[in-house]
Amino acid sequence: MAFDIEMIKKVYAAYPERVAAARATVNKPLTLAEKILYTHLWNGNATEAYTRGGSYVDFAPDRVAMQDATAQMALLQFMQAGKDKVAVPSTAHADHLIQARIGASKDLQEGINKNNEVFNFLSSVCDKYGIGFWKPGAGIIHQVVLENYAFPGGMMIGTDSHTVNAGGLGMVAVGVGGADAVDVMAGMAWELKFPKLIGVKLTGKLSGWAAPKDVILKLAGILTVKGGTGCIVEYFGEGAESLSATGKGTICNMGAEIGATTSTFGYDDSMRRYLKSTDRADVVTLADEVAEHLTGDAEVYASPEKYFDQVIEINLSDLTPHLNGPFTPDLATPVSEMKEKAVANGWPLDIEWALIGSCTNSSYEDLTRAASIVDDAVNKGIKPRAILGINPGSEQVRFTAERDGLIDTFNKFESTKIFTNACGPCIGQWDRPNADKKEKNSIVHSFNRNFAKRADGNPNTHAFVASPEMVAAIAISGRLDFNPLTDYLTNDKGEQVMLAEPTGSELPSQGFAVEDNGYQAPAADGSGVEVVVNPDSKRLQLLSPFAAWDGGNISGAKLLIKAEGKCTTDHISMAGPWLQYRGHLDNISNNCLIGAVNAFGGGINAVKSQLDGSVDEVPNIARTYKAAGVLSVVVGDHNYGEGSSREHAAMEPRHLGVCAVIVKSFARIHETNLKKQGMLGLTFSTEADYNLVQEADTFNFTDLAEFAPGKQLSLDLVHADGSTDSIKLNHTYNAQQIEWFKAGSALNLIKAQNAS
Ligand code: MIC
Ligand code: SF4
Repeated sequence: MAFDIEMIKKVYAAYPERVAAARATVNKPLTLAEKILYTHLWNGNATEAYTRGGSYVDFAPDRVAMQDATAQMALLQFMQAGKDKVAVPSTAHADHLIQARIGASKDLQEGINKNNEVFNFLSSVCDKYGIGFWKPGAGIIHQVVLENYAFPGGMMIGTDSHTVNAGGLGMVAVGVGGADAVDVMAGMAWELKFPKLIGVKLTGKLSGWAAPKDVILKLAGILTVKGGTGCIVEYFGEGAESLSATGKGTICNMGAEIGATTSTFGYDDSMRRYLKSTDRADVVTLADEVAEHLTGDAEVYASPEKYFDQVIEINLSDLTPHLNGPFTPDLATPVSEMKEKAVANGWPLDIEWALIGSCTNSSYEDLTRAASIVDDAVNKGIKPRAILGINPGSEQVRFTAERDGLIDTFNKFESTKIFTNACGPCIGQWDRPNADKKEKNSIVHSFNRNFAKRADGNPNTHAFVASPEMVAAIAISGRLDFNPLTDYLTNDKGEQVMLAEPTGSELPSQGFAVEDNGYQAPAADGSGVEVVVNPDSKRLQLLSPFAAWDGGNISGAKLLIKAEGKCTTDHISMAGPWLQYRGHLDNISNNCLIGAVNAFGGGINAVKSQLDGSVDEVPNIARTYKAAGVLSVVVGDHNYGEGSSREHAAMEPRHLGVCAVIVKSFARIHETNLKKQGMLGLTFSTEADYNLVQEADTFNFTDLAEFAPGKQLSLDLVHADGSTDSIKLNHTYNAQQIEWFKAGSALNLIKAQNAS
C-alpha cells in the first residue's frame, strides 16, 4: 500500500472539477503540465488564465521532500516558523553525507559515525514535526521518492534540484530552496512564475546501445544549460510510451541540467507497471478513475505547435549513445565522434574510473543493463581496464539486485567497488585515491552533473556523462573514445571480440524485495520530542534573523568579486568536503565563492580588498568588509547560480554582508533563493554594462526607495578614478517579494505574520 493514500485520494477526487474549471477558463485544450498546475492552485478552481512566463501564481503542492544536506538549513528555518507539525506530508532523506571510499558496509558505518550529530538532529526534528525520515543507507532521495511517494498528476517540491526526477511518474515535481519548503510545510502557498511549456515529441523506439539517458543528453545539446529556464518540458508521443517509468525518471531528472523548472510525462502503462511492482496497486486503481486527466489532451498532442511555446521532436529509432562533457552537461558528443573530438580538444583518452549511480541512473533496470555488459565481457574473456564503481539508488534496488545475482555479476570484475546506496561520488563524497595530485585525467559516469571538481575535487578531472551501459562498456575498454558499435576488444585468448548490445529487465521478474528499507516514521505526537543543538557544535548552528532593510538607498557598497564565465552553485558554495557544514551558516560561509573565476586576472579565490589593497580569499575579504560595516556586491555572468537548489549559495553571501548580486542572467532556483533571503538579485538591463564594472568600484543605488514590480532600479558605479557610470538594472520582484527584501528575508516576514 502507498504512503499517504488518503491525500492521493483527495487530490484525485478534486481532479474532474478542477480540470473542468481550468478548461473553461483557459478555453482551449490543455497540456498535462497545465492540468497539474491548474488543479493545484492555492485558491481552488481556476478563475483566471495565467500568462506563461509572466504571472506569479500561488500553488498548493501535495508533498515536500528534503535531503540531508539541504534539510538541515530548511528545518533550522522551519523551527523558527512557530508551527507544531508540517502541514503536508514531508520526508527527509540521509543520502548526501556518506562518503564512498572502501565499499558499502564500511563506508556506511563510517558515514554514520562521522555525521552522527547531524543525523540525530534530522531524526529528532523529523520526529517532532511529523516528517518521515529515511535513514542513512536507505537510498538517494529521488529514487526513494519515485519508489514510494511519486504519483501521476501530483505536485511536489523538494529541496534538491533533481526533485524533477518524479516527472517519471507523471508529477510536476520542482526543486526549490529550503525557504520555499518552509512555506509549504508551514501551511502557506508556494509561489512560482507560471512556466512556459516546451513539448518534446518522441517518435520511434530505442534500440541497441541507445538508452533513455541519450534522449536527455541529446536534448541538453540542443537546448544548452539555459534553454529550459522557466519552462516545463512535457514529453509525449509513441516513443514516450515505449520508455519505462524509471527511464522517464532519468530523462526528467536531467531536465535540471537544461535549467527546466521540471519535466513530465503523461500517465501510461509503464507507470502502472512500476506502481504495481513497487506495491502501489492502490494508486493505480485511483489514477485509472481519472486517467483522462493525467495526460495532455489529444488535440494538444496532435498539433503540439499550437499549444506549446516550443516543440522539439526526437526520433528514438535514430538515437545513438552520447557522452556529454567535460565540465558542462550540455556539451553533447555522439560516441561515434568522440575519437576525433577528444584528440582535437586534448581530453585524456585513458579512463581509470567508471561510475554508475546517482539519482539519475540507479534503478533496477539500469543495473540490469549495465550488468549484461559485464556478463558478456566476462563470458568473452575480457578484463576491465578501469575500475567500475556502483552506487545503487536505494536499499530496495540493492537488495533486489543482490537477490537476482546482479551484484555478483558486477563483482566478477575483481576491481569493482559497490558503494553505499547514496549520492557518493556524484557530489564529491568520494575519497578517490591520489585525487590530491591534481593530475589531468578523464572519468566517465552515469550521473547528471560534471562541473569542475565535482566528483573528486580535482579541477583537472574531465568528467563525461553517459548511460549506465555505456559507462560499463567504457570501464571495460578503459577508453573514452571506445565505440561499442564498431570497436573490437582483445580477450584473454588474444582474439578480437565485440561487446554484445545491452539487455535488461524493466522490473524484477520476481518483484522487488527488501528486508529493512530504512524508513523511520515520525512520532504521532511530537510535542514531547526535544531537538538539541549544541551551541559549541561545528556542524549545526541555530539561525539568527538577517537585518531588515533600513529604508535608505544602499550606497558605498564595494565590489567583492566580479565572476567571469560559468559560476554554478558548486562555484558559489562547493559541496564535497564542505557538505559537513551545511547546518552551520557561519562555518559554511568560509567556502563562499571560492570556486568563482575573478574577472580581473582570472584567479580563483583571490580578490583585492578596497580597504587596504591586500589580496586574499573571497570569504576573508567579505568578512573584513562586514567587520568594517561596509556592504559588498557580487557581479556575475550568464546563468549565474546554475545547478543546485542549495540556498547556502544565497545565505552565505547574505551572512557575509553582500547586499546585491548583479548578473547577466540567473538560474531560476538561485534567483528565488536570493529573494527569499532578503537580497537584491538583479540583472543588467544592457548586458554589456557588465564590462563597465571595474575592480575597485563602489556601488550606489539611487532609487531603492521606489523599488516596485516591473520598474528598473538605477545604480551609479563609481570608479577608482572618480568617474561614474550610471546604469539601469532589471529585476523580477513582485510586490510580495519586495516585502521579503524589506523585512530582511521571507522568514522574517512569516515570523512577523505568525506573531501578529
Ligand atoms: C546536487 O546534485 O548538486 C545536489 C547536491 O544534490 C544539490 C543539492 C545540494 O546542494 O545539497 C541539488 O542538486 O540541488
Ligand atoms: Fe545526489 Fe547527485 Fe542526485 Fe544530487 S545529483 S541528489 S548529489 S545523486
